Amino acid sequence: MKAREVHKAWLCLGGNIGNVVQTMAQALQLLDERQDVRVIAVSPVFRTPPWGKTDQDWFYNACAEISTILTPPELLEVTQTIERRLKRVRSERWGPRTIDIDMLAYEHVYALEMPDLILPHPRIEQRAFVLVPLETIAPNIKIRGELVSDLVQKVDNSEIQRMSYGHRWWQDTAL
Ligand code: PH2
Ligand code: MG
Ligand code: MG
Repeated sequence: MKAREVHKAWLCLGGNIGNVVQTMAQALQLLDERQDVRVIAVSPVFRTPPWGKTDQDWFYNACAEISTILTPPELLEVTQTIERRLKRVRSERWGPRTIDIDMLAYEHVYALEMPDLILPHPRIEQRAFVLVPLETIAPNIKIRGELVSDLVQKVDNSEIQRMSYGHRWWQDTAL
């Protein structure tokens, strides 16, 4: 049998209900505890205005780079299991949530369309709340041919606030 290969992948985490920073930290710890996923880099936490559905609380968002031997659908299953474990209740599209973990991109996967997974994530280019944190850990990856560091210039990030948690915030148990 062919050995599984290690790939990098990029995730965006976010939420606007409860202690979101702590919930995002728990999600990243649960990922990193697995044998088949390693968390390589995590962005600072950002406070971001709600996008898409604007009559709800501001979000906290962060992005992470991981390395994994899981395939994209397997990784999706893992992130959804973690969302459920952290009491995510799915209600309205783009509505309030305790935790959302979105797969943004997966190394060498330039265009994947499955019923429940599109890679790269189809709305990255429109979302400052994704691009601002992503640029801090992966300015040089390309999304549909364009560098993250260029894409971030094209969105309005004027309202986004960087929080001052230390760079190991996700491993801090006292959030
Ligand atoms: N997630 C959404 C919809 N809108 N807005 C912000 N600022 N941050 C999010 O994570 C977010 C959103 C759907 O997943
Ligand atoms: Mg989302
Ligand atoms: Mg999601």
